[in-house]
Amino acid sequence: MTNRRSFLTGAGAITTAVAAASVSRVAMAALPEPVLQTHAETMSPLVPTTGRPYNPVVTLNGWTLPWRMNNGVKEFHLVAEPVVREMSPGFKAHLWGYNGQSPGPTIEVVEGDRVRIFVTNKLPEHTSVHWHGQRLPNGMDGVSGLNQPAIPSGKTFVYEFVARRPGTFMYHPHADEMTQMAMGMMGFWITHPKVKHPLIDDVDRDFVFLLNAYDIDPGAYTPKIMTMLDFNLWSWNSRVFPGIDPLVVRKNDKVRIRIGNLTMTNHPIHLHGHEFLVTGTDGGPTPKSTRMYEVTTDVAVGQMRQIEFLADEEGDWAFHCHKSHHTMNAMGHEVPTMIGVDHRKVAREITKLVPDYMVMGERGMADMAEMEMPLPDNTAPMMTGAGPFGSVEMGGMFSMLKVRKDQKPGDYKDPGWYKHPPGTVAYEWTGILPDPARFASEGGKSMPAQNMPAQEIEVQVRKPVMGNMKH
Ligand SMILES: [Cu+2]
Repeated sequence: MTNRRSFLTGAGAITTAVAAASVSRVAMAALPEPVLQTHAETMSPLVPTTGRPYNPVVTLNGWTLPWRMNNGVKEFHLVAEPVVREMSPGFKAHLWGYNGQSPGPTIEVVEGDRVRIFVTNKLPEHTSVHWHGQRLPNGMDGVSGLNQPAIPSGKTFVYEFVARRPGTFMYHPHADEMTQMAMGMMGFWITHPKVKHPLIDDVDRDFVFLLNAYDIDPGAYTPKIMTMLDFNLWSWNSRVFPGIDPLVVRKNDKVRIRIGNLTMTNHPIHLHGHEFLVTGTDGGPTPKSTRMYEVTTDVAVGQMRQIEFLADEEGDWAFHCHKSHHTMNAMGHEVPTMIGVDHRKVAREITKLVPDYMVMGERGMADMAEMEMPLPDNTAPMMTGAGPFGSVEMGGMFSMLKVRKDQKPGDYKDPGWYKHPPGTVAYEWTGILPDPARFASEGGKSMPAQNMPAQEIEVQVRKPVMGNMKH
């Protein structure tokens, strides 16, 4: 885990021009050069050198799209195209995205900027881009058929509008969107305030990521696009833990995290060790009277949430979706619960026929994290984040807020595991344990159930059905 998350690469270092194979050279000559990025490392903030100044964001396992100024207009070039995204170390998904990645690059502008975005379609089908949450002319809203003709394969369309209000937004297709969003077409958009805004505070660190989900069979490379609810890869910016970078901050930094949800269910996002305020939604900054301290905020489908807090507690703090299935990836969901079932006899019978048969989950699922069961090629690891005290037993929508007093301002490098001061880690009690006091009211006997059957009924436990296991 440490090897691939310790590196932050400068914005310009590994960018190359996209070969414009299917678009005419003459047409491309007038366009801003498309910038491509294929590495999944979190890139350093892109400090603006042209246009209005602003305090840039950091996209978790992502990057910000450079632009060019053309007579006062900020010009970007998005290329919709098939991409390969490494979702966690060694697990690659064949997705659709923008400029080499899924999600596409974050677009950062300043309130009042006139923005011109060239969108080149290198997908095998038509597309469009909807600028989720923006105030703009109706014909720039990107719903194909309603606001514009769809962008055919091989063609480039131009969107142009003024970024009218500051806030946290997204972009995604509104053309065959069921397919295109299931394949990873999405990105983040930040409009920074032009002048000091009474509801927008200055912060030291400003992180962004999208919640997204895929259904990729173990051993497969391409998402199943018909899935509506039963996804098996719950990801942040198309990365699954342990492939999600930590959010690294300096002690006493004021931190903002912006989260957008383009999955088909809600995600209660939970931060350990700190209380935060929800300071913004897709509608812009929240009125101060609506803000309350929370440790979990639900990000519903199609919503953005912007949270802020003072990082004043040192340590490695878990930060995750609180739907426990969303922190356990690549699971088949039809597996019966086997806790407490003694498999020994049935396992002996089955191994006569299937020598590799393995019993799963009879003591809970924690065993899964450490087992060395061979997985099909190209399968996301399940619950295999290794922490300083053993397996973290989580995957999927999970990362850490790492707060360090000696982290340099603006330094996002992973500082490694937190070194706990002596006497501040939970430890085994080895003294004498008194017998627990029991009360007459324990065990449900204080209110006997009525109409109980005269003889006891034995609960039938279902036997495992191996054909349903999906990992
Ligand atoms: Cu979730």
